[in-house]
Amino acid sequence: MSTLRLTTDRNKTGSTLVLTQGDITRQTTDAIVNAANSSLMGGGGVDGAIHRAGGPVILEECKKVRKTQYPQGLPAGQAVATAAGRLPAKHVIHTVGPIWHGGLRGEPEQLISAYRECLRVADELGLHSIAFPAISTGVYRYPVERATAIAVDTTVQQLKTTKHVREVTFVVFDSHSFQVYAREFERLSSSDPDCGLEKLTTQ
Ligand code: AR6
Repeated sequence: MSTLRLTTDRNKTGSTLVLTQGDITRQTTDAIVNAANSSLMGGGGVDGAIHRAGGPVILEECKKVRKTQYPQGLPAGQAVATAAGRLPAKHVIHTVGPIWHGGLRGEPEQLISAYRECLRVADELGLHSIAFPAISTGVYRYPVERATAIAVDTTVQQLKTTKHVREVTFVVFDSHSFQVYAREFERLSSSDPDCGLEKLTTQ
């Protein structure tokens, strides 16, 4: 398995995108993103894995967030940070992606907003690095190719504005998603002379 590292804006801000395959709960980035649902009370997929690995502190903080900030639930496209409990990351940034209904019900805008808001919250916390799962592409059924283009393009755009966030890791679970993200990385590196693409490790 390989890890790809794409350096963008080499001569300016010098941000890095990383693509890796595996379990996001093992990431040692400053924050990991949870693909949650509006209730913030846990679920399956990434959400279930994060609550299981991080322990009860995460759910306790989610309950506080519901009480104080979002009594109706966290809307799709928004993001909020909690502690990370036993996870190696220091923070969990919970976001809610859109449920796919064919693409004409604001799904792309909500997915763009989810990535932007996570990066904004991380930057507000002064974090350097963050890891994203492929938001909405599991239970919420967003087509992987379309979601990946949004994930990568939105991140590259947002990294031009962040003061602290400099490294974004995309953690995919399956090899098909890896190939789709890898194609996006290759597309960026071949269309932008300021980008550099490296293959880091092969196991
Ligand atoms: N690490 C990295 N990626 C993972 C992991 C993991 N441990 N587990 C699954 N994936 P999903 P969604 C991949 O369903 O589509 C939950 O029940 C998975 O293969 O976790 O945004 C919430 O509570 C897929 O590619 O999130 C919500 O109700 C991607 O992560 C709902 O699911 C996202 O899959 C949110 O659905």
